[in-house]
Amino acid sequence: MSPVPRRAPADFTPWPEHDARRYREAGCWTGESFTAMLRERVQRHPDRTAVVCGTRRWSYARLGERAERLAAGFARLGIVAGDAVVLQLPNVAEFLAVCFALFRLGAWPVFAQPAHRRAEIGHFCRHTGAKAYVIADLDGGFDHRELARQVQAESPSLQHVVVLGEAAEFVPFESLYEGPAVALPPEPQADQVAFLQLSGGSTGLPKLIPRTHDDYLYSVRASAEICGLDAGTVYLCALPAAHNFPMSSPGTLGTLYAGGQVVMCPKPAPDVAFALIAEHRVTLTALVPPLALVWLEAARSRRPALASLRMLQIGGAKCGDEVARRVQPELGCRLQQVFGMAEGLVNYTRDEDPPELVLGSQGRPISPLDEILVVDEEDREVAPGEVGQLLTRGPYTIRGYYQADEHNARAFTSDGYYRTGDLVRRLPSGHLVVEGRVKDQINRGGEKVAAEEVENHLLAHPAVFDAALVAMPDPYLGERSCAFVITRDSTLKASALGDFLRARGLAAYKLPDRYEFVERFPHTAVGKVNKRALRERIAQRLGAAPAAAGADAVPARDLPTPLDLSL
Ligand code: AMP
Ligand code: DBH
Repeated sequence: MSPVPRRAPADFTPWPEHDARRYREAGCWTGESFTAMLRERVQRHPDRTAVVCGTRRWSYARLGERAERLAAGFARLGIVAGDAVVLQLPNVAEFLAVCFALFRLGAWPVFAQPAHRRAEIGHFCRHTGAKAYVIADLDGGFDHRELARQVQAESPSLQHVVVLGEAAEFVPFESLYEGPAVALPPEPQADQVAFLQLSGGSTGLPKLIPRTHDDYLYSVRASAEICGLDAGTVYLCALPAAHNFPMSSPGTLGTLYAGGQVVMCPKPAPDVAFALIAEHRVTLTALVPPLALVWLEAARSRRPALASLRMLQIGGAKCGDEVARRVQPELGCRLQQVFGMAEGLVNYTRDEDPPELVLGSQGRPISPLDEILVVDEEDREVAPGEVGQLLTRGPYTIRGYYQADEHNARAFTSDGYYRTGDLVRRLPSGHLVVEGRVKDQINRGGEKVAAEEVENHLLAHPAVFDAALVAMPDPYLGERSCAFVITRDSTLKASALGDFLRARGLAAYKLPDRYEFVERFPHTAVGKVNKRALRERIAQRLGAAPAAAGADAVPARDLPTPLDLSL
């Protein structure tokens, strides 16, 4: 097998050859690329529906043809193998067509989320040297063209902005379909990087995750099998399509793998989603816990419309007992808990699992080749059943982030295990129960916020002397973020900090939900900011007097409606 081509030595950490051989011999890595996968499906059942989007219905043949023509269009723009293209589209059929077009060229989609703004998109463009940025004109009232103008001014590599809708001065998406014939390069090799996925991260800047065709298609194929997907599967893509969960667990790609039908859901609101479920006889969908709660509430009056739904997957953050127990009786479908990460490892509860595991665990790994260690602070395995940090290694878990040598040294053990930062307990059955985390992150209803990233933005404010972002408990989102701030200026207002962060182009879900102005931080014995003490302080304060939290405590935002939650 040819070595994975690299643009720079640090782009991609390959699996050691002896592991790669094992994964091939075990049949995990088959040498099939996503391009070959789609081509085969198109040949086998060209007329079956692949994607439904609004009133549009694309057959497999049409999806394949769209992808091929878009590949030519991107090639005419000068996109070649190894180029990065930042992809930020809402849930539309074109999202999948662009993915397959870029796969065909060996170019790398960078899976931005719809909520990302100048800070994130600019970072992705500069970090990857992206040549193109693909957007919709307007999404949820936000004009992505204005964002593109700002990003382009700050990103020297960015040559093209491709716009679905009114393109203004940019490249109209539809124009990619037309133009002189162009020779496409050879199809990608399965051991090459297919795309860059995003990590929720815990450090200053979001990390990028290089996934190969071999490793990702294995996780997709095995997920489709575990979840019993087949040609009759109708998958509602209700979470943002670029997220790893709805993309691959088994998600849109798993559905296309199985020859099923993907229904693109423009937003996860019950009125929109329930109508699509009824109209298209949806059998499977995936949600984060807070959205599941919203659906449960809405379903009280609308259950008959959900009759086709066989299974609801819940993941991205821990699904509380209360929500888990209500799914079957109130939605009339089975629950599957999914505990996954864009870095690789995905755990599912299984159909054959007893109810106590489906309700009370976050599932067990996809693969017998997934290696799981539960360790203490010294990386020693804890006693069976004890809580410890989850380390993992396997046929679809990366061995390093994209161009992040220094971070990789901390995020992986010397023998290649990924330090998930999650605290888990392993049951005798192999199922994992998520008990917390050690990474410096807030899991805001499935949307991950890296504390350090937000703290760095706060520290850029001239009146901020120091800042520490911690999680505070929230009945709806599970957690929200609270920024403890030491100011140089006692007149500084929470709203001014919120405006400041927004002006720096930070995605809305990363803006602190609350600010606590303090004179000093508690410290640990070694002199680090004691975040545990800060978490306890805010939790206690909320528990004691949630409504009136004191003069220095400023709730920064009203409760977002569930629709603000874009994962
Ligand atoms: P990321 O690395 O950004 O893809 O986020 C993955 C992280 O989300 C995991 O490491 C967990 O911290 C969290 N997560 C995902 N699914 C679950 C779940 N079902 N229960 C608890 N935490 C979860
Ligand atoms: O949270 C996640 O990143 C996640 C959750 C469920 C994920 O990546 C996945 C399944 O594949």
